[in-house]
Amino acid sequence: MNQLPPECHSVYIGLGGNVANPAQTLRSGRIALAGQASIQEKACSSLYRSTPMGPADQPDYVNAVMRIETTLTPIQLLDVLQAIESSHGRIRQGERWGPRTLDLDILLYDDLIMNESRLTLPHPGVTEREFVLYPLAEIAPAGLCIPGKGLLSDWLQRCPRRGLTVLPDV
Ligand code: A4P
Ligand code: MG
Repeated sequence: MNQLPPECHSVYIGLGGNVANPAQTLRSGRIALAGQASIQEKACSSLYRSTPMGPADQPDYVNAVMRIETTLTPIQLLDVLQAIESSHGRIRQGERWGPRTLDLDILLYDDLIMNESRLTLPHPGVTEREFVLYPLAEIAPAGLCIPGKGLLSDWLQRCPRRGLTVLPDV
């Protein structure tokens, strides 16, 4: 009997960082992610400069959102993202929302809703954060629904930009 091809999942990944040269680090993180055998990059937003959420005495962030297709399960994907974070000098110091070289969050994984100790889907911050909603809307299809939360366009409409700007391409 023929084997079915492995199932592919559509996933949105949030990228963020605010230490050293975050734009360069995000580009490198994107390349590392797209270079995985089990991951195919489908789209990437512009890079955005954003005001820090959380402690104010830290540099501005650079943020972006990628859409990938992958055969990995959510937890396998989280392991890959955390390995890439570590290889980009990410050290978890325990301070909530503190500075970081590279943060890779799973924003949406198909229509999955889950709440387990290591993984919450959709990411709990998706609907409130301008640095997620605007780049996500740049690459998402019209009418994208955030599982359990409603239309992306409705959340976007209610979310001020709070100084969010698109960085020029280099
Ligand atoms: N985890 C649970 N769900 C997920 C998910 N959907 N994706 C767990 C990724 N990880 C998920 O994350 C802590 C744990 O969350 C992980 O071990 C994983 O099992 P972390 O990356 O180690 O720590 P963190 O990122 O500091 O924690 P947290 O609370 O998730 O922070 P956020 O929400 O990532 O926010 N300001 C601007 N302008 N831009 C930013 O990107 N980012 C943060 C961090 C703060 N302020 C910011 C930004
Ligand atoms: Mg994170």
